[in-house]
Amino acid sequence: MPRVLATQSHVVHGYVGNKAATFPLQCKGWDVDCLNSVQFSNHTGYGMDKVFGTCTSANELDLVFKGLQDLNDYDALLSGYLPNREAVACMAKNYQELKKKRPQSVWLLDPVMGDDGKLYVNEDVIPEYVSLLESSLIDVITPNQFELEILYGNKVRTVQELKKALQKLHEAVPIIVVTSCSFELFKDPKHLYCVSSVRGQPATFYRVPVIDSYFTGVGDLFSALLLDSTYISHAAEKTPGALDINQVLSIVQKVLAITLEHSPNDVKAAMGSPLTMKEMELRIIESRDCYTSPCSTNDFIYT
Ligand code: PXL
Repeated sequence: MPRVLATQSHVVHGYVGNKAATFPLQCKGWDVDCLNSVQFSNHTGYGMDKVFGTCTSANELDLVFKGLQDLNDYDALLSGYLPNREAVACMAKNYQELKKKRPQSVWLLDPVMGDDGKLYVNEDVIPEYVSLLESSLIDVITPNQFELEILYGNKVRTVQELKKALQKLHEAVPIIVVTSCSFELFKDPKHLYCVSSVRGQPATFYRVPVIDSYFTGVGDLFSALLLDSTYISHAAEKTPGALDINQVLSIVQKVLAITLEHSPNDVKAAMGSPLTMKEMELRIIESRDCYTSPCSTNDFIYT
């Protein structure tokens, strides 16, 4: 059974971070070791005055990592939401050590910083992520367009500029999946556009119908499933192809459809509204069949 170390959020109620990643990965046959970067009552979309709990200090993270360094038999490393610079630096230091000891492990980093022009972590995480990328030890990153622009250091206004940004980041990272592009790029509000790029190969674009509500944890679910797909490809000495990523997107889309089916009629989640946020928590458990049986795939590949 492959084993992954996943360092990201824990929420007691609901499904983001490790709560969104663990069960799908377990269904796919992974042993999931969770290191929780925060323990919150619920995710922050409920409203900042409705979130209670604590961030794990860098000291506490480091102590746990100390124990894990000796146990190290990880086939994969995953990281997501880390609340501040110290936590990112601690994950960076420890994951680099783990990866150097087991270079065959697959490292997927989701540089969680913000979306749509807004940062939702401290600004000082930026230089930590930038210097971590330069280590060239990371196999896959999954930024959204805003995060890609931060890592690239420039705005991306056209598909041409997007390709340039990918090329630049490929100097350090072999696989990049931009999980969502801004609406200005494709001027098509009915679809969400995603881009995958493997160093030395042309980028592939995906066009996914927008489900008009506000879901949280979708990126965390996506990264977990992409990690599984990358690991399987890696074992066959390949990188994930367009069909593999299309399959991951199909599963995520199915989970969103199941989530919507379970919500009361006409509820559309809104940021800062706890009741609607609660209705739109991802139905990770109800979607269990999607992870194990091959999900009927939609063709999202956009040419
Ligand atoms: O990646 C989503 C996420 C993770 N962790 C926490 C969050 C969110 C989104 O709101 O609040 C704590």
